Amino acid sequence: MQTNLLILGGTTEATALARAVAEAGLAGTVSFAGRVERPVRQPLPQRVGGFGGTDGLATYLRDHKITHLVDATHPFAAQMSFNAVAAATAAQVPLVALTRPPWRAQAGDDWTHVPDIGAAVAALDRAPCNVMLAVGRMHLADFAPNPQHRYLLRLVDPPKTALPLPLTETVVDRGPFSEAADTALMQAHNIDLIVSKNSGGTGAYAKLAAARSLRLPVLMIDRPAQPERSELATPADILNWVHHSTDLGV
Ligand code: 3Y8
Ligand code: NAP
Repeated sequence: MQTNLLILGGTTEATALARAVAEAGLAGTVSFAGRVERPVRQPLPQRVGGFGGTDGLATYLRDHKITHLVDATHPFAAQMSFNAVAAATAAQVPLVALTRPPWRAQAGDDWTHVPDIGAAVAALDRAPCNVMLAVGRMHLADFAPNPQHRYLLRLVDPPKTALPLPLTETVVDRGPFSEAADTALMQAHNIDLIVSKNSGGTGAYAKLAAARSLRLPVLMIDRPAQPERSELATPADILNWVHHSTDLGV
């Protein structure tokens, strides 16, 4: 059957993979959830919106004659990844994940690891300070129990609804970010503490390098559990996987 990839996207690596797939002359589609107004332009056709759970994705795989499913979603998009494994099994479509390793603290870093967003919120139960909350928009309400802090928020789109925190400054910007700009941003807002997801990759790392240079502590939120699946590290590995499984007539 004609190779036809579905790439679950939304990361720097997914965009790089889409470019490699297009350059290899393979057919594919990049999928976004529709979280932001203007997803970055992709070098392949793209679709936006949920599939309607595992069954919806399995139906999509069959209806669109998808031959290979690549989960290149963000490490915190765990629900999508669980659905992808279940749907690929149901539709008997080979699946692989394109993943990036978590960041590791290096000399000069002052990181406190917490297991999830709830634990980060609990760790903010402390005297008022200036917090850079660089975790996006979707979980801002979780931080409402600590209104005493001044929060610097970084969002992809301007907030459409009232923010769930009383003392906020909002920066509307999307990564990838730079260490120099993030250092200047933290100095301008007298940041005392940074809250970050352990996303890995390059697009969100700048704030950690800036924190190191300014000797600021970081509350590092560890990744949620992911389902069992094969994982590869680069677009080239993915293309080899596609060619290999096509050779085997998988
Ligand atoms: C919609 C699609 C590319 C992809 C770029 C990467 C890097 C820049 C850094 C900070 C951290 C954060 C956030 C972040 C980064 C990349 C990557 C990454 C973090 C886009 C994109 C979509 C999203 C969704 C968005 C979330 C939010 C998270 C902002 C595209 C730009 C905080 C994660 O407003 C919202 O609803 C935003 C929602 C999910 C997390 C959250 O909980 O709010 N990403 N980000 C995807 C979809 O619709 O399917 O436009 O490209 C993609 C990127 N965001 O090709 O260059 O690869 O990680 N994204 C985090 O890592 O902490 C910002 O501010 O320092
Ligand atoms: P999630 O919680 O794991 O998924 C929730 C639901 O959103 C899924 O069940 C699915 O809906 C839909 N969905 C998620 N990713 C999708 C995709 N690529 N294409 C189509 N539908 C998708 O996901 P999330 O954490 O909200 O992340 C959403 C998107 O933002 C993903 O593309 C992810 O790569 C990107 N992103 C997320 C983060 C983050 O911090 N979470 C950071 C950077 C980028 P149905 O059940 O209806 O199919």
